[in-house]
Amino acid sequence: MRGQADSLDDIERRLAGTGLFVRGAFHPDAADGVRPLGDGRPAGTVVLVGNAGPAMWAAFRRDVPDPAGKDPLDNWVDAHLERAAEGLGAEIVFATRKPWPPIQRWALKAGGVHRSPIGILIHPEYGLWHVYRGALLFARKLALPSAPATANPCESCAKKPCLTVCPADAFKPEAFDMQACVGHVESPKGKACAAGGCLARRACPVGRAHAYVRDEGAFHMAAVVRTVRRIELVRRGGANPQDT
Ligand code: B12
Ligand code: SF4
Ligand code: SF4
Repeated sequence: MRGQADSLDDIERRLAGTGLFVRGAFHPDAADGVRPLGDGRPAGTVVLVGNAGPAMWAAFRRDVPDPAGKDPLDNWVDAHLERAAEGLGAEIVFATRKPWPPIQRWALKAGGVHRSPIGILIHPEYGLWHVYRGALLFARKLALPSAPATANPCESCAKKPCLTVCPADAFKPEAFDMQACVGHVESPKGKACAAGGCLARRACPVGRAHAYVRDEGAFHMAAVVRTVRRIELVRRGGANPQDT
């Protein structure tokens, strides 16, 4: 049954127990590129939902002890988001479904996070250990707390180890070299990345207490490799871009 959210607390209650939580919210304007609602009205409020640290992984593994098949985590997350949206009277934009929404730009607008030199947004508490799963679009303007004003931890990080530990030198000044990254991860020398996740992410001193557990790191790394290989296939004209 469709319900209605009156506040961010209502949304948090819907997500309780999943490890997913409200990652920020804003009232969009035309420049944000938020799609209109199904009935043509503009969205009045965008609420970002995501996860940080290993809590969502623990909830997923409780529900799905032996993940198998295509995209089991995405399927589990999407089902929770769909149920939440239905109960809250919202529509969803999924972070990793095409067309890819500019979810990082939306997160920067919502506040409390900053662009790190390796492209991933950094959070003062969670470091690089947080992501966005989707955005709930509401027709109404929900009352929102003012955006958190936080300092960018990268500005006071003198050594910037995230930029120097990658064995494949994948963080080029112009862009992330995904072929160099997955080429290394799939090679015999790439076992550390493949088994525990990106070394650059692990090298960051901020938010280490929230680092993903090893099997979660390996799971996401395998997903990155699959995604990059699919992107390459699409570029060569051999796969449906929706699959990436
Ligand atoms: C395609 C994709 C990938 C591809 C290619 C990425 C690439 N070429 O950079 C692959 C599979 C390689 C990949 C890998 C990873 N990804 Co990725 N990826 C995406 C996805 C689905 C689309 C990106 C995109 O093109 N968006 C469309 C445009 C319109 O978005 P945009 O916000 O305007 O800007 C993008 C670029 O312009 C760029 N950018 C803009 N300004 C700047 C400035 C600087 C300095 C840099 C370096 C980049 C940069 O960053 C944005 C994302 O690439 C996004 C989700 C999303 N919807 O954005 C996740 C996303 C960016 N990825 C994410 C993550 C966590 C990762 C990994 C760490 C995963 C892992 N398991 O280890 C790695 C790390 C790669 C890295 N260092 O960037 C998270 C980042 C969360 C955060 N805290 O910021 C996102 C947001 C997904 C999520 N669920 O939250 N990813
Ligand atoms: S290692 Fe330093 S510069 Fe790199 S993301 Fe972490 S805080 Fe920012
Ligand atoms: S996964 Fe490994 S090869 Fe890829 S960017 Fe991270 S450290 Fe570099």
